[in-house]
Amino acid sequence: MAPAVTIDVVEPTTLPHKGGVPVGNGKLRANGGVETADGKWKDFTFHPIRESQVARAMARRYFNDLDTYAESDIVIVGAGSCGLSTAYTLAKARPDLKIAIIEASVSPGGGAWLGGQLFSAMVMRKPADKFLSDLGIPFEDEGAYVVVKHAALFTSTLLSKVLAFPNVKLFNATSVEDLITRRDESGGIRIAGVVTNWTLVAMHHDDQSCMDPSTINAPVIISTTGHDGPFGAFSVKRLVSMQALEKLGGMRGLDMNTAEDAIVKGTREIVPGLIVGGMELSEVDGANRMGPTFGAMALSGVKAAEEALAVFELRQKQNAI
Ligand code: AHZ
Repeated sequence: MAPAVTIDVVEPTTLPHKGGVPVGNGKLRANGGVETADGKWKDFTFHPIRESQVARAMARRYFNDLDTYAESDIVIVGAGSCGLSTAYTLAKARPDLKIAIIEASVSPGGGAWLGGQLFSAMVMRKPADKFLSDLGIPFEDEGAYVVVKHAALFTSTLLSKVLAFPNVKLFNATSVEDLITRRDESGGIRIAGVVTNWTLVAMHHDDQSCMDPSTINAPVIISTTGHDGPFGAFSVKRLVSMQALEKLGGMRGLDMNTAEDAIVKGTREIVPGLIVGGMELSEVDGANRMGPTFGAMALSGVKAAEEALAVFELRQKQNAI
């Protein structure tokens, strides 16, 4: 097996400068061996590899993850600002729990790569600044609200921290196509997992013959699939079609003050085993939209994590995992 690669980089300030720009001689070494700077680029070479090593390195880990997370403790559906905030809060609080995130898109982050109207800055109303401080994300303090200079700084920082937790697995390019249900003693429905498929497969159910899905069991599912759209509000729409929820309230027009409080306060277990947060909740409760202010997404994530832990502990006590 190839040795683990360690790269030592000498801070640019210690490098010789030519006209203010650091030049060569940077002692950038891989495995303490090949010197890559100091004008030796023509002799540079990577360690050798056979293509099958790359294929196996990916496949072994992915299939091991599918095996490990087929029984998860918590599944988060959707890796937008709410889902990622949920994952960060949960994984930090409970490193002992197996947390799977299912994201339909190839690129996680949902609508949080830009502010409103494709502008860069991201606005969060206080007290969501505390979440930013916890993540170490810099912001300008404008009094009642704070501004992160680029939404992508928030999303990339949050995403990198979530992915670094050893107890979190992100399955992106994977859609939740259905929910696993169980009848509980009262005759009602409990959500006991998710039904998954590659998104590219899920998009072709109309023009290919049956391509059955796979599954993940978990006692707690947190759905944060955003407001209605081609993929949005997935779980709550499915609850209606399976008659576990009578009807949706339908997201209302934009009112930042009303909307953000309502989403955070309303984040809860909608049917046993299924917690809904973020803008998906606006479709259940008929809450207003808030547009380009993201504090409610972060704090709905924090509340969803708290709710999820309470439900998980209850299920453990009931031995209904
Ligand atoms: O790809 C979706 C996105 O990344 C993903 N998703 C949706 N359906 C899915 C499914 N399986 C797996 N069936 C699915 N993944 O869920 C993510 C939702 O992210 P989002 O950013 O759309 O939602 P959010 O609730 O985290 O943040 C909403 C942001 C908005 S919208 C809005 C407004 O219009 O007022 N305001 C804010 C702050």
